[in-house]
Amino acid sequence: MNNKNYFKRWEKIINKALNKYLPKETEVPQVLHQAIRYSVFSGGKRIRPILTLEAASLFGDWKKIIPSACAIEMIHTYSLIHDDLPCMDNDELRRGKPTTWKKFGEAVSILAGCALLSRSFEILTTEQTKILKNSKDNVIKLLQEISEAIGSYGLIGGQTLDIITPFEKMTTETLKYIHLNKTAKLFTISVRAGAILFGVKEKYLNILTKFGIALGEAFQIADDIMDFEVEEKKCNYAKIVGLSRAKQHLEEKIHQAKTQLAIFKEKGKNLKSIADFIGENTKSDKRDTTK
Ligand code: GRG
Repeated sequence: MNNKNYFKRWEKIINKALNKYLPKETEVPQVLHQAIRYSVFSGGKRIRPILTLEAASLFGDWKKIIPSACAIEMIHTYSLIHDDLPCMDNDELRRGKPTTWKKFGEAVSILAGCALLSRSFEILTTEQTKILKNSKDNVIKLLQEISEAIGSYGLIGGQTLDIITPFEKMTTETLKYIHLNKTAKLFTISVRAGAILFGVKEKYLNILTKFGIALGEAFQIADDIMDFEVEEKKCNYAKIVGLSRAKQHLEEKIHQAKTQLAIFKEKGKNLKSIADFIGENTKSDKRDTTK
């Protein structure tokens, strides 16, 4: 796979759809819409919507799943905006640019994150049902799974333990919980979304779940390895289990993820390449898509 062209192609498709589904900067309240667009179009890799569309293409026409892919990217962006806030990670830079709160202030950033979350559900219920008119039950199933994956049993649960656990109390078990909930559950619903909407058999949904969890955990381990290499002091997986074991676990997770795809034979090759890509190079601002 030529990474640069591959990611660029998907980026174009996803950005065009996001542009259509997000309010214009000129619409009232302008500052809120500017903050939303600033955050959504600031150079994210679009890994989650790409996974959604690639996994959907195993079962049907990926074009029909674009609203859900965009909704998932909106949720991801909301989580990053809030994660960067002074009361959370207190980050001033993301993807090499000022974070949303640095540029628009804390209040507008909180509101932009909340608005993106609401918009994601609006897109799922309006735009996705317009395309899949006879699949309302499947859309409801997807809404239920997304809600669970990003709530207190998922993204927010993982973020809570990440924020409140002091360095000296952090254990491998707690970190695994954080990785599963903060990162892997959104990955998992990203790869399951198309299959849910197309109403495929439970057997395939289970395979996608195993793939999504292993890939999401690998993604977070790789992210932690990169963080560790940049700043050794920060508590993360590599710090807790040691760098070489973290690298070994990363390799194992990528292998585990790719093994799940065997059943899809040749059709699974792009998902396999994405898994390899995550295993080799992860961090957004350092990610090299020129290979
Ligand atoms: C509700 C107040 C409130 C806060 C929620 C849920 C949450 C805060 C934060 C989410 C936790 C989080 C940021 C998880 C990190 C997962 C991760 C490694 C993100 C980076 O993903 P990439 O590299 O990002 O795909 P790009 O930049 O490519 O979009």
